[in-house]
Amino acid sequence: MNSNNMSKIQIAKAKRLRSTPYTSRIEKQGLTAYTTYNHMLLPAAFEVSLEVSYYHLKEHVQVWDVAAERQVEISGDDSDELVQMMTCRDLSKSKVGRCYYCPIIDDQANLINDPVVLRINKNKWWLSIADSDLILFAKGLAIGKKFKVNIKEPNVDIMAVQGPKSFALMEKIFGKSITELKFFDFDYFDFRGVKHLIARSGWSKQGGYEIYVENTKSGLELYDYLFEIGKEFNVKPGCPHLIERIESALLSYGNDFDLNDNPLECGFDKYVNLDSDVEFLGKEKLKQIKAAGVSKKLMGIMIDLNRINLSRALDITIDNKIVGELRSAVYSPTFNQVIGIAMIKKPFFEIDTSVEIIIDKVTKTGKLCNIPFV
Ligand code: THG
Repeated sequence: MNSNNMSKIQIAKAKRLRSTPYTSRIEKQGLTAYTTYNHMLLPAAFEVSLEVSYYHLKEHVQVWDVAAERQVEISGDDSDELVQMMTCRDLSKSKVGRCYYCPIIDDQANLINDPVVLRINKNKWWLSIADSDLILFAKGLAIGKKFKVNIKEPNVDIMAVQGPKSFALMEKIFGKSITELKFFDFDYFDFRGVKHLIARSGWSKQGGYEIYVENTKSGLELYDYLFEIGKEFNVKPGCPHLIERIESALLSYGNDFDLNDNPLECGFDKYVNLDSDVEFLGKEKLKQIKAAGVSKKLMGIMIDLNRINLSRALDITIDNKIVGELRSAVYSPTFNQVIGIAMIKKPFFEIDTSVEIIIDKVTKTGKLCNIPFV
């Protein structure tokens, strides 16, 4: 952590703030901070600095405890209809063995969540959720619509293997076939007689895999083996990385967008399918928004500043008039300045627009840009 006064403050664990099967391991491996996600512990920092781990992630390989990316399992005769009802992405041609990044919206087209949706088989889906209680929304719809579905949170604890050397590391354990898995495909791979669902995916743009561990005992053996056999690839424990994810514009629900934003405002246009005949909540509303044009939009921002620690949104102004808000920000060693993600109102959401932000009572200058930054 970069803030000294936080170093002695601890998070009080409890049953409702769930640990993961990997918790005891990461705490022995130099964990220094947690955040919470889906009522679960999500590692946020290790002993090494944010910058050291940034370069490490971009050069080597890391293993992440992302068990907090919980699964909402929807199965049964009407599971197709329910999953499609919740997302503006057309899943009518979806295939078993594929992952789909799907905005989940309500009847007003506001964002409820942005899971990775896995089609497990014809009548079974996993929605690998971001930080909101999607299971309650799904259950409410299923009850109201009298759908024949079963909805639950199965015991699945994801570990991610991320970074350019993830391919060589995983090949050593699972053989050549795992390197042939295409981006956002998944399949089952054997580790010491136990099959694990592994997808080529993950919350970094450095390449890698996510292992959806259902058999905890085997998963923990695999976790330990990744570190044992990974020495030659300089494997380290890690976690979703603030600098890397902002540069790559991997958006974070609750930080960059929430229930007050719609998919078109967040740049999710390629996951919004309004021209097919599939039915989903908020479709008419989205058509109206598209026709009228959005009234605000997520943009990148470069700020003339070399340090920031954001814990709430900050107003962005032009001549003292509020034109938007800064929602995430970090110092980027690559750009040698602070970069961030901001929601900017119409008509100010044009690249190269000069803006101001008051940080610690001092006015700083910045410029709007497109995302991703890299
Ligand atoms: N992996 C899994 N579950 C998750 C996340 C994850 N649940 C919560 C959270 N992350 C959901 N958010 C995202 C955001 C972006 C991506 C995945 C999950 C992502 N996007 C690709 C990109 O931007 O390049 C595009 C994917 C596509 O085009 O289909 O990977 O990380 N299991």
